[in-house]
Amino acid sequence: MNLNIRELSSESADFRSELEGLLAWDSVSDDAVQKAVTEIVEQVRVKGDEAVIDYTNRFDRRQVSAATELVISRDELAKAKERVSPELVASLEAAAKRVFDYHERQKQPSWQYQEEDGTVLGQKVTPLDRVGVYVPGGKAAYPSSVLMNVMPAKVAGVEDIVMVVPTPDGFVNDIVLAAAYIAGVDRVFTIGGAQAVAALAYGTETIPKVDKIVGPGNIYVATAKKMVFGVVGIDMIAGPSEILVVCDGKTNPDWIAMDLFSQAEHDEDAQSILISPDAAFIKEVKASMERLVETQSRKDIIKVSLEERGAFVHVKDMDEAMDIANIVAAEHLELSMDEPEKWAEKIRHAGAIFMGRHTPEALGDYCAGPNHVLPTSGTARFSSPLGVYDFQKRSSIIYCSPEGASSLAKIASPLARGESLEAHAMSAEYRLLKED
Ligand code: HSO
Ligand code: ZN
Repeated sequence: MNLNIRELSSESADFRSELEGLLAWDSVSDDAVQKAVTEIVEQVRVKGDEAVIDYTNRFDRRQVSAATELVISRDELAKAKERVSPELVASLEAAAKRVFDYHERQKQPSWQYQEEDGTVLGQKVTPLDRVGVYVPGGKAAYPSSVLMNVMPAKVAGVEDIVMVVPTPDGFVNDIVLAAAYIAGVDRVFTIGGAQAVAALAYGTETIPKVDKIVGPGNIYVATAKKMVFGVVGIDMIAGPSEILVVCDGKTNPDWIAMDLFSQAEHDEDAQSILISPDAAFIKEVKASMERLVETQSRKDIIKVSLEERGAFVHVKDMDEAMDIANIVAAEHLELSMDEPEKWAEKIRHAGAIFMGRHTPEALGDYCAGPNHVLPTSGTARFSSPLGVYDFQKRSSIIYCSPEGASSLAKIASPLARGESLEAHAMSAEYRLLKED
């Protein structure tokens, strides 16, 4: 199959604007979506279960009459696991363990220190009480994403983890439920869309109000999450998946082709880019892609993704490749080259860095250990992979000794008076010790 993939060269005068055009992604939801979501969120907030049941019946084509029908207990999750093949269960368990172990290392302890006059200052780290994990239904229902969203919350010490997953036409995905069981989800509700987000944010008679909602979803889910932000915490709003492969030209071109496909197959909007200083190698990869795409069950999606948003970028050398990688700030960056550790030092912006020829992104997606929920659309410039820290919060600790209070009062009092806040000043001054 001929693939019509954009080719860019850093030599070209318009390179920077071409690159910008390539990376541009508009995620703004339109007015119709905003309007629909506003209505749904409001209805669920006011009417609770009744609205949730109503929307679920309408949008998921179900005939639910009582909210209890929307609940899946842990016992039922265990039964779903029994229905999944032992081989797949073993892989889910092995992946869950590796992801758990990796995230264990992200745990940050509370800390404090004492000053000479006895004052103690510190930071207390506390897990969130309850978290809601959104899992999409239909074509984007990934059991691996269940593990990736739940494990860090578990490691953080979140006591109650609830999950929502739509079951259009009543179809239940046993692998997703098995993953939920293995990850340690406490309860599942078979609801989705903006109504599920609203139910988690405000609580209903049946669905508990959570403190934070995480997990990917379609434009309705993303819009609802943005809308309830502030009532609850939310994770980042994920854009389409991206991979940027930088290759020195010495990796098997078939491997690179498949690594690029592995993102492209997620959906038509996904972005796969190859950067190399070796023009002949870029041609070889293209030939591999044209040959291999035919063999792919998701070839139609792959083709649209590559032709709409994919690119080959020819650069003059590896230094320039690293500069461009920093501009792209890709969700996934593969450094398929000799001495990847040396080049990785130059990388400042990437969600995850896959080092060397034997580290395809797919291994990170499932089981290497690090989280696969990563900043997309260039947001790696300022944000990080989903982690334990997203399920913990910090409280400051201040414990003044009498001597400490007295010396702080001398600093605070003029500041308070400078702000014309007399009660602040007096509150501090009451703590002055006579001898000071
Ligand atoms: N690559 C996706 C995660 C995923 N891959 C799930 C396979 N299953 C995140 O960008
Ligand atoms: Zn993937």
